[in-house]
Amino acid sequence: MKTLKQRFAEKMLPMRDEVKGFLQEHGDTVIHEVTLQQAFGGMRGIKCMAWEPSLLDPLEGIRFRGYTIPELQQKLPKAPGGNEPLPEALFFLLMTGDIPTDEETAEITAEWKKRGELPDYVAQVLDSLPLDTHPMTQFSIGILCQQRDSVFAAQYREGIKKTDYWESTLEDVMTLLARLPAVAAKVYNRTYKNDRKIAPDPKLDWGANFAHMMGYNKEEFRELLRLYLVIHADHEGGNVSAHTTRLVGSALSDAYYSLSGGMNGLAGPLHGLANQEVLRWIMEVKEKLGGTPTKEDLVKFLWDTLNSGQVIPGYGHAVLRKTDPRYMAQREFALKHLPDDEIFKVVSMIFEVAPGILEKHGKAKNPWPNVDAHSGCLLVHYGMTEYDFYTVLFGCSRAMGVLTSLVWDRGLGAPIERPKSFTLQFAKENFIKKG
Ligand code: NMX
Ligand code: MLT
Repeated sequence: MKTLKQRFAEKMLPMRDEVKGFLQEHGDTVIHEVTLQQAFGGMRGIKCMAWEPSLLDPLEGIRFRGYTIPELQQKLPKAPGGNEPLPEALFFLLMTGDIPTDEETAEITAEWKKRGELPDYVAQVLDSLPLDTHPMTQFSIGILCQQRDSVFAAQYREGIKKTDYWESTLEDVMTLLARLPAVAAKVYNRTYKNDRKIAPDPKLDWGANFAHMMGYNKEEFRELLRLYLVIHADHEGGNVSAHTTRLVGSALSDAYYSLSGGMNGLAGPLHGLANQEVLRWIMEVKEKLGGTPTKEDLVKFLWDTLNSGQVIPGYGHAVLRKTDPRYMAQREFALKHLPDDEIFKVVSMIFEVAPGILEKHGKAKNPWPNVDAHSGCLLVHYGMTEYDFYTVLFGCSRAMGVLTSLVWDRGLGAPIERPKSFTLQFAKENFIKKG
């Protein structure tokens, strides 16, 4: 059997030549005109970035290497007796574009097990942080402090060829991904569980072992975490965590610097932190309205939120214009495993009323729920009530997509990113037709 590295090289090396030839022939082709509104308005919709692992359609949602989430649930290898895809298998797919065999998936599981131990110095760095440090801050520091282990940075100092950068980057990426569950579990256990130590279980796959190290051993929770780690992994290249990871990496900062940067972006409430905000908001609904709200109460609460100038967390999207299929995958999971859960009922009621209210409110271009509107309710059901931690789980998953892209960028020889900026005065003088 060929290794992941060999399979990756087989795909990437011909593509390196293909991209070169493609740009020699078509490099001057205009693919987008940019308006001032876009330049001042978050660069929304400008097609200006190539990204291989996934592609987002506004109406259909995400496809990972061409596969929808239900297709992944059907085609990717699973744990024995399980129904949800293994995240390791998704990583292989993102890297190579091919659905892995059970054997190829097992190779990644084994490799990550081998590399997955938390170094003592990382535990010490985390232990030096005040306990009220946000879990995302701890997570990002836990990643960044491992930069001293970067093989890419060490080899770069020694002077390797540009065409070989991807090999040491892949080394870093494998080590970093392998260790992420241990970093996240350390953050969880020290912040909420009196710093209990749970040794990894070598019999378990990546996701199940992650659940185990956080103290969750029900098979249903393992399945949830596997699904969670798959669906959050990538959302094409323009989202904040992906774009930041790429931008930092484009300066030839190594995988540790790049991912830590991406995670700092994921920690924003308009991006990944929305998953904790959704739960905080639902708990506020339950507290203020006492238990399960009526539809009328909920409608009033939604309007109160909007009228006070806040956003409805978990709703809206910069690209999507329909319900996020990642929301639907989680809803299907809830319908199967926890149909009578009280918070799931509130989440479902919000799904019934919020889109209509947001449409009447008239601001959000997309009134439908995104991935973050659902995840917290599933986690709470299995006892993970510490919602400030939720974005760390998102980060462990997102790392697979953005680090895949980093290895591809190194393979294809991507240059440093450097768009041109301008001032308002410059725009007035240069872009506006006179007379
Ligand atoms: N509730 C209230 N207002 C909203 C919402 C919402 N859920 N979504 C958008 N708007 C407002 C937005 O604030 C903006 O108002 P203003 O003109 O006063 O600045 C207006 O509608 C137009 O925004 P859009 O163009 O529809 O959205 P944009 O592309 O700028 O932002 C989000 C996308 C996702 C940041 C935005 O929809 C939002 O803030 N949603 C709530 C937070 C959230 O769920 N984030 C998670 C996204 C997924 N993720 O994991 O990253
Ligand atoms: C994501 O998963 O990154 C979010 O849905 C945000 C986005 O795609 O812009």
